[in-house]
Amino acid sequence: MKSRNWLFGIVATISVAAPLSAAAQGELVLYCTVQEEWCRPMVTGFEKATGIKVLMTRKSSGEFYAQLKAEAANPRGDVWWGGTGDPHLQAAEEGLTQEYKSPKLAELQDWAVRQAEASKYRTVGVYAGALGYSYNTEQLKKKNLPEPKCWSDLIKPAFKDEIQVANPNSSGTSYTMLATLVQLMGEDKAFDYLKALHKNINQYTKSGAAPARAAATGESLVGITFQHDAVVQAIGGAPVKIVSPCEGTGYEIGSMSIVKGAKNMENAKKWYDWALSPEAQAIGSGAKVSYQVPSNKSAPVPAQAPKLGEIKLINYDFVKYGSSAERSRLLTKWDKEVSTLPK
Ligand code: S7P
Repeated sequence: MKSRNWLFGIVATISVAAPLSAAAQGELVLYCTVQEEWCRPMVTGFEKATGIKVLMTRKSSGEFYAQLKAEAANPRGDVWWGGTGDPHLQAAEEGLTQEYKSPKLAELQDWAVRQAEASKYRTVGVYAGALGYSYNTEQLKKKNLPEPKCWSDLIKPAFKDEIQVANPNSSGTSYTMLATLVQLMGEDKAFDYLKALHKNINQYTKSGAAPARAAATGESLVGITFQHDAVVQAIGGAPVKIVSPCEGTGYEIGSMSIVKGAKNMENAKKWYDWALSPEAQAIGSGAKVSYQVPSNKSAPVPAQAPKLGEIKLINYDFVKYGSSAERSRLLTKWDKEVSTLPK
């Protein structure tokens, strides 16, 4: 008996004293949808905290939704972290993601918990941010154009080829714009608007945040993105002004889901709980790469984050616009009626 206790003592001492080696803790395959500059410090933070080795890939929201669907029979990813909530909700409805009730749920803002409830706990909110656009103030002056303030300004002929936005099929940001306009204007008027906007678009990018960078460098006069993506550019010194459209605007609940059938399920849950902690949610703003509003009530809200309470936000219907039928229908309609139009 004595010798067994002695043995347990040794084992306990080794496991406490030994560093958390990746080999011992295993791996996690992370699908990351925020900007690469934020994905990287998150990976480092988690590896340091747990000793689990993270294999990370970055893609846009619509791309990872499609990948989860394609890989459903043989899942390769463990956790899908970040990206707009609509495709996470669609993945949940289609059974591509795993139910999980994190002990951290009690620490979250109501909007983050509602996202979990709406998906039967197959996704959860990790941050929130409002849609808008930014323009290059130097270019605007040079081109002698009036300051845009509303959605309606962006379809004026003066802005021909001056606007960049992502393709809503690949980008959650751009799908948020599509769903926002439908909710603001009604579907017929929103599609008339999108057809008029098409004439002024210089490029549909794959990634949602790319137009903010294009507006910052002057490659495009205007970039439609989440406002926090334009804040990153403004803080970096770019001559951009951020606009909350006068008619009102939509917002995202950036989300996180565990992949159904994840090979590293226990590690996926560890990431999930960790990513909902105040420490993990402070990493992006600490590294000056993210200015969303975090979902953990105790996480610091970055001072530069657009103030959601001061923005005219629509009552975005996440359940409807994150449903499989509605998201697929609107994207097919945009493909048929907008993207194929001549300029
Ligand atoms: O940069 C952060 C962010 O805007 O990126 C996510 C976005 O969905 C990823 O880009 P796509 O539009 O290309 O899918 C947002 O959730 C997040 O706030």
